[in-house]
Amino acid sequence: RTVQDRLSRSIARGELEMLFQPIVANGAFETVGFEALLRWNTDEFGPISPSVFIPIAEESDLIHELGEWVLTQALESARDSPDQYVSVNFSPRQFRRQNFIGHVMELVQRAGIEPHRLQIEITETALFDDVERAAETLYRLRQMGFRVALDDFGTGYSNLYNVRKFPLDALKIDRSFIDGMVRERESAAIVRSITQLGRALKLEVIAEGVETDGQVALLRAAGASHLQGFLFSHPLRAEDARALVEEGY
Ligand code: G
Ligand code: G
Ligand code: MN
Ligand code: NA
Repeated sequence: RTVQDRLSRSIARGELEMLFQPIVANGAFETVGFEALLRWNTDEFGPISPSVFIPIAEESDLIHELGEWVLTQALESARDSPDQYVSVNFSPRQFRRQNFIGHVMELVQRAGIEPHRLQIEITETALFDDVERAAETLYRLRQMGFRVALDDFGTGYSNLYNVRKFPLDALKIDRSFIDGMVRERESAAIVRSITQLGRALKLEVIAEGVETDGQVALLRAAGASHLQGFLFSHPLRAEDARALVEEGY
């Protein structure tokens, strides 16, 4: 059987799981949201990373089925964490789908979640091919009250054009820069310039992949508004993530 076949059965077989990773304010480490991260646990091959199976799902409309499952689970978990938003990754094919907003809105209304409690994470690739249409979609999403974050920021093309052209709430600095920032002046300089850009444009700046206190110190000096990474928590089951927030870090 092909991976696609197996993946299309994964929902019915109960092999998919959503994990949640806290996003904390830089300073008091208060938890403002959770990123929802998909996991596929197979009997035959063990866990398979979304960086492997999402691109396969994206080759067909299978991504829409998975995406609907992801969003439903994420919104359900948001119901139990009224003080946090849930941040969901959407692939370019989902974002460019006809009536993308209608699909999102239907699930959000069904879940009874207020739009400001959903953050939509997209990468710059999703914005490319029809810039006017992408800008219109983001404008309408934000008008409806959804949060929008640009994921993996710094790794795509024409970043500066994107932040000028597209209405956004947050930039997520790709974790490759956070990983390098203590060792390399180049990564540290890039992190500082992204945070400055974010501040000037009144955007939140979320540093991803934060693993050490040394990175936190540099990110505090740089002025990143939010932090996310293994230092605070690995991605956890919803109830474990909630318990951790109660406990503190
Ligand atoms: O959690 P992990 O680091 O293994 O994720 C690997 C990649 O898969 C990341 O780029 C992440 O954005 C992506 N990913 C994780 N969960 C989802 C999801 O629910 N939908 C989409 N489209 N991508 C996801
Ligand atoms: O592309 P995106 O930013 O959505 O990817 C998120 C991925 O990063 C998730 O798969 C998550 O498991 C992973 N991740 C989260 N925090 C850390 C961290 O501190 N270190 C590393 N190496 N990966 C992380
Ligand atoms: Mn993400
Ligand atoms: Na990222």
